[in-house]
Amino acid sequence: SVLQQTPCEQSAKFSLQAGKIVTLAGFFSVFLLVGLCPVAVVHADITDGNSEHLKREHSLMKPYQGVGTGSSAQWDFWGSTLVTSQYVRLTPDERSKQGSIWNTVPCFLKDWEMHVQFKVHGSGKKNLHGDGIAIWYTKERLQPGPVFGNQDHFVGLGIFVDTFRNDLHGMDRSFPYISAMVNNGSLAYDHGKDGRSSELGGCSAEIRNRDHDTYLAVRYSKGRLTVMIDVEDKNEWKECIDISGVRLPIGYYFGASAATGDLADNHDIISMKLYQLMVEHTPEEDSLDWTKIEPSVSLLKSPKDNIDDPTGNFRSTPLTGWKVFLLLLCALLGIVVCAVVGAVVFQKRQERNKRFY
Ligand SMILES: [Ca+2]
Repeated sequence: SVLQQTPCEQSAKFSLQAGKIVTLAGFFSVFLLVGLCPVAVVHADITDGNSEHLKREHSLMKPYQGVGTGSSAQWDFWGSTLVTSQYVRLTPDERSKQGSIWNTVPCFLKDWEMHVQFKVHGSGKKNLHGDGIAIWYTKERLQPGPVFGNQDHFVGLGIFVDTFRNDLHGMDRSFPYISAMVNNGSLAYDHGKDGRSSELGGCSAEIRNRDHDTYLAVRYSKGRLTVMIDVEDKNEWKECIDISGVRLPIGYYFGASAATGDLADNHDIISMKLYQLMVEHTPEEDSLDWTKIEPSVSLLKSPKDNIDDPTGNFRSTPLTGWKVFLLLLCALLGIVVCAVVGAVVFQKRQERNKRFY
């Protein structure tokens, strides 16, 4: 795993140093930033895949022998999907295509990790390509629709690799953008906002037209959902999303889908490898009927804080770099004001002292 210093930690350290030098404002900013840091600072460890248990019935690997329409097939596909011996192409680099591939075997593992090797490539120049790939763990399978080739109001988990920016107001993030969404069927995916109102977290990643392999890992264990990416050819996972309080049942299906619109790309899946995680559960947890769990995310703060979601089912996005920057700026301004006031008072006092002599 890669543990990097977040902007929040850096700004907190900076404030600590400033706090040593001057006044109340410094103290205040430290207090403020430290108080907010737990929201932004998240760490995760993730397996390298080797030490755990590969589940072949839920994995899609070259040369894709278990893929087809027969009754024994472990994967079947729909739409523009083309299966070769080297890759599964969900869409070609052509307009208005949709394709998907779905595991036919429901997954009854409580703790799992899915490693996806994928490739998004095409002739479109920067910002002139789309729309992206989605990885699914859902109640239903093979249901075509508008969410990267899958149905809207889905029930379960969706991880989106969104390669096209629809929301021209959301310039604080760069694309491609990877995000996660948990849905009990009540929420719609808002393409116009690139899913921002319902996302649980996300990160930007340069995944398109890369010469090397690009990977994404999704881990679900004990209510914790972690998404890691390996896209820089360094053979190491980098954290993208890490959230707790996620509830997903067993018995859902893994799948992948992709779509093109006015703009296009080749969306290829090279492999999907599912690993069982060996995790102990309490007798109470084991006595529950895990097939009956409704997909949900518990709240970390008041639902009213999330203005985009009036139902309050999902928590808002974590502290962004911009917010941290603004906080730091406010703290710095406070320090400067205090320093100036302090200097003026000091000077006045000096002058008053002089008069006595
Ligand atoms: Ca989009």
